[in-house]
Amino acid sequence: MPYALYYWPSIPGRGEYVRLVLEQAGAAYVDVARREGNGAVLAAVRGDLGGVPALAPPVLKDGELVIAQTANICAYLGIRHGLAPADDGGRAIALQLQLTIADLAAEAHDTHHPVGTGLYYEDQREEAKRAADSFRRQRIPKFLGYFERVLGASGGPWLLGEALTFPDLSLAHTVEGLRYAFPRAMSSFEDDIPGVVALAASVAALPRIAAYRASDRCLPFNENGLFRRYPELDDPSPPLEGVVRATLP
Ligand SMILES: N[C@@H](CCC(=O)N[C@@H](CS)C(=O)NCC(=O)O)C(=O)O
Repeated sequence: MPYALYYWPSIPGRGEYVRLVLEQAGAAYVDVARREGNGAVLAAVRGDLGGVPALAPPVLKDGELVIAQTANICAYLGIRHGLAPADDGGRAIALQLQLTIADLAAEAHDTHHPVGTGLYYEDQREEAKRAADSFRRQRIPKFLGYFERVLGASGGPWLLGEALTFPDLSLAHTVEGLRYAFPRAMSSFEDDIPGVVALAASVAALPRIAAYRASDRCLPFNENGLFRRYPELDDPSPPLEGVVRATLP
């Protein structure tokens, strides 16, 4: 039976982290709301699928099992499809990396919604500028510098060494999202994180990921999603000194 993914049908959003694991696994899945619309997502969150209710999408249904929380879904799929370490310790570390990516994604979201998720961007523009300034100058370098150190510790080319695991797919997607949302800030910073940049390129070159991205299953970034391009929130200024020094190997 194919997996059923419930996620908003018009944005990559957090659903994309799940889609990338499904695609790289070659797993059969139905992106339910792409066929049935937002109502399918609302029904999933309302608890109509059974099981333990989810607070928010993405939601994955695997037979009778219904699970939510992006990092949890990615770990579940990664373990089932050979995209996770074989041992418990390695799996805990893969989840650690995935949760760190989730933190970064949440902070990226909060640059355009620093006051309230339920408010329009237009109602929090001034606060968004301040939030984005700090995110670009301090948090992107801190997070991506951290992943550069992880790659240094593992020896690469993947976060956990020689085998591709689910957080690699998610880190690559996050780099793409940050490039979309903050192209000027990212281009001024990428020379400092060659391992992360190479990892993103390696994920893009995976045949299944390349085929997925060329397909109509893959949605482009847009201004309703997690990573949004608002030029006023981007800036060419370099990362703060010291922050980079403190986080790079
Ligand atoms: N921590 C959750 C966050 C889920 C989340 O914020 N989902 C968004 C879409 S990306 C949503 O629709 N949230 C509705 C809400 O929080 O009310 C995860 O990683 O899955």
